[in-house]
Amino acid sequence: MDHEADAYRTDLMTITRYVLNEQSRNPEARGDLTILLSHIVLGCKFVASAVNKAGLAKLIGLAGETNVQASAHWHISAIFLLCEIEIRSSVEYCVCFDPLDGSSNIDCGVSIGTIFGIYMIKDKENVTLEDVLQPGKSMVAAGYCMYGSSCTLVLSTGNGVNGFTLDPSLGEFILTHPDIKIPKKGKIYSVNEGNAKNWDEPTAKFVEKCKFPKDGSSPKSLRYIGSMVADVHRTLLYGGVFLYPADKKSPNGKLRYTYAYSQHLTLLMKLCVLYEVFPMSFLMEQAGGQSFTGKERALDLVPTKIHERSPIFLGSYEDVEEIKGLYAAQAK
Ligand code: FDP
Repeated sequence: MDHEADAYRTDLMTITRYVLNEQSRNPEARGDLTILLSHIVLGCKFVASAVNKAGLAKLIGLAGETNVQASAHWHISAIFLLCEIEIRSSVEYCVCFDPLDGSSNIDCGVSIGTIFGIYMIKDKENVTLEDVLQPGKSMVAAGYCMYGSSCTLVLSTGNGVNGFTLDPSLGEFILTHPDIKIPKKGKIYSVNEGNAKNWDEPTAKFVEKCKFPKDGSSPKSLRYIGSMVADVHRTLLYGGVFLYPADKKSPNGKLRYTYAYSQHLTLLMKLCVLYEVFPMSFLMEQAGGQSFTGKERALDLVPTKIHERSPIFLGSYEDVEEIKGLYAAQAK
């Protein structure tokens, strides 16, 4: 690679340019989604800059709270809220996000992230909770931003998945991972094995097959960071499967597909502060993979209340197909 020539490239595909291009493909678009996405991008830049400058521990300290995780969530929400204020009067969309996913990893410097999903509001004069209690398949866009050794924003507006890396010298997200496609089958499984004694039979059988395949193939490697954005990012790029299954302790798994809903935020717009399963499932499908709950396609779930959780198996098409087969066999 010619690094010098690269440093002076001017034909860069910034995320703004990409989103504007996408907008121009839809003649009816009025630009609201473009504006909304640019505010989300700005929010991610704020967080990335805070992480780089002060470290999140300091960031949390600013909020002056004792509950580290709650404080971090709230503080990051506030950053996003600041970014959203300008567009509250033309709201056509609602954004549901987990502002700081993987927050138990903050103190040890592991990658953490922001996850977001975007829905259209039915009646912008009368925004209700129903606007976010829609199935995942109704989302118009979803993405995440990972704050790690580099800052990467992965986005889908329903037309494939693209990854952008923040260039700190330009202050811009640049397209570095165009048209991400997850490998059809992967060599990695990702799960918290500490919960194994409480797993159901299909999950236990799948993990057993990963370790001791009977078809002559090599065992899969285990990789588990415990930070969903980082685990899903690796799964998207390298293939394999990420699972947070149901177990006897948590029959609905751990990860949420609806959200903690803050009263304070309703004054401005419907912003939701916890959000994991739907955006990641949307991205997986857009990249050619699958996302399954143990019973159904994850994006078909219809939330009925806030804080709803679901078991989740997402990743390479064939690996998830295998899991679906194990659940189907158990149901017979
Ligand atoms: P965290 O609790 O650190 O915020 O649902 C949140 C989450 O992290 C995910 O990011 C992560 O995949 C999962 O929990 C890890 O849960 P376990 O510690 O139970 O494995």
